[in-house]
Amino acid sequence: MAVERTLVLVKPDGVKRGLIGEVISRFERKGLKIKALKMVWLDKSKAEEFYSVHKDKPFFNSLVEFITSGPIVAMVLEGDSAISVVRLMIGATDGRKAAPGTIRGDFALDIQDNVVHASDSEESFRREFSVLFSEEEVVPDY
Ligand code: 3AN
Repeated sequence: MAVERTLVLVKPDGVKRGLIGEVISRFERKGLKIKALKMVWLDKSKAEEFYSVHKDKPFFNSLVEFITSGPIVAMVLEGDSAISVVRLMIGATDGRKAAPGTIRGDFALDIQDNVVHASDSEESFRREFSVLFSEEEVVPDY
């Protein structure tokens, strides 16, 4: 068993549509443990830092505008193989192609406005965590 941590966001579209509870509930029911949780409204510089791996992509400016368009809910989830399990649960990037039963498959119809974000690797998790959280915000084991 490899216990991992991953970072999940409910993006502004998900927050505005009232899907915070739905998203968190799915992860809770799966058995993942919430280790940190908060609502934040990213400013432009934090958003650019968060999405820095995409800075050369044609959709970068639009993505930064979208992620700063309203509050988001950020959380750290922990569990066995959490990174790959959560990626499976959120589905493909394009909501039109995401499998039914996944979060994007059930709630998204767009490639940008796709309700959730989740780390795609341990390295991504470390980088994303450092943009959004400090170690003191992570609760001890429970
Ligand atoms: P994922 O979130 O599935 O890991 P990435 O990392 O390729 O997808 O892209 C990060 C975010 O950028 C996506 N969640 C989505 O909001 C946005 N995005 C990705 N591809 C496109 C695209 N072709 N056009 C517009 N936005 C995109």
